[in-house]
Amino acid sequence: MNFSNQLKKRARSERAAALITVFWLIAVLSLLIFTTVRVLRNDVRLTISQKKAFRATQLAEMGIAVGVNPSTKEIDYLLLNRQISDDEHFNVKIRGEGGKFNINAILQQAGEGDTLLEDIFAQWLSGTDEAFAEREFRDLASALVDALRDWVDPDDLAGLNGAENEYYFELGYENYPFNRPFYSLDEILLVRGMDQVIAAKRNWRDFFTIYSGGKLDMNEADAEAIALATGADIESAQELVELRWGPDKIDDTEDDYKFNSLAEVFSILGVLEDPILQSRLTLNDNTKRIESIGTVGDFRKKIEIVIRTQGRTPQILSREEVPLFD
Ligand SMILES: [Ca+2]
Ligand SMILES: [Ca+2]
Repeated sequence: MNFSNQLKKRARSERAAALITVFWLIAVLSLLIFTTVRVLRNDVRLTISQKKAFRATQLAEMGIAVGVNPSTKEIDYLLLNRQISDDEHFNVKIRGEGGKFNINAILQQAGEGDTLLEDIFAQWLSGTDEAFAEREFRDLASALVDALRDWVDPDDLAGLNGAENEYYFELGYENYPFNRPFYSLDEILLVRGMDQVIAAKRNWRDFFTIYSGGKLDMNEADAEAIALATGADIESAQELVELRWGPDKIDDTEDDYKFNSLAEVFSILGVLEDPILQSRLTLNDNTKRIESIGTVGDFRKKIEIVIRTQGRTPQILSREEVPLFD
C-alpha cells in the first residue's frame, strides 16, 4: 500500500515537472518569435528609409541639373519647384554668390587705405556687451585684419599687429599660418582672435564667401551687407533691396529690377561716390549658389553647389550635401 502510494506520488511530480518544462519551452519560443519579428520589422523599416533617402538625393540632383542650366533663371518658379509625384518634389533656389564679401579678395586685392574689413569687424564687435570704447573696437578690429593678412600672405614677416608662425608655434601649432588664401570658411576659425568675431556675430558665415568674383554685387547683397559695404544707413539699404524686388515686392519674380549703374545705387543710398567705394562694388557677379532640396514624404536631402559661368559652360567651384534639421 505504502509502496503504491509512493509510486503514484512520483508519477504526479514527474507530470508536473514535464508540464513546467513545456510552459518554459513555450515561453522561450514566444520570446524567440517576438524578437525575430522585431528584427525583421526594423530591417524593413531600415530598407524603406534607405530607399527614401536615396530617392530624395536623386530628386535633389534633378533640381541641381535644372538649376545649373544656363537658360534657367531665378524667376523660373515652376521649373525650380517641381512636383514629381504625390509625395515627391524638389525645390531649387538660385542666389548670386556676389552678395557676400569675398574674404580672400578683400585681404589680397583691397586698395590702399581701404578699411572695409576693419569697419565690418569694428561694427560687429561694438554690438557686444564688452564695455570698450569705440577706439578699442577699432584697434581690436585692425589687429584681427593684420592677423588675417599674415595668414594668407606668402611671407613670414608679421604685420604691425599680425601673427605669423612665431606666434602660432608657441601655442603648439607648427604649420600655422597656411600662408595661402582660405580654401574654406572653416579655416578662418584658426586665425588668432577670430573667436571674438564669431562670439560677436553668430551668423558671420552668411556674410562671407571664398568663391565670388571679388566685389560685392549690389544686385544680390542683402541690406545688412550693403550698409556695411557703403556706410549707408540700414533703412536706405533696405529701400534699395525692395526696389530690386519690383512693384510686387517679391524677390525672384518677373517684375524684378536690376541696377545698371553704381551712380543710381549711390543716389538711392544717399552716399557720395568715391573711388574706394566704387572699387568694392559690382553689379553683375557671375558666381551662383544653387541650393536644391529633394523631398520624399518626410525625407529631405539638400545639395548645394557653387558655379561660375563663363560663356556657356558653368564651372563647378564647390559641391556639398548639407544636413537638414527640422
Ligand atoms: Ca604670412
Ligand atoms: Ca518682384
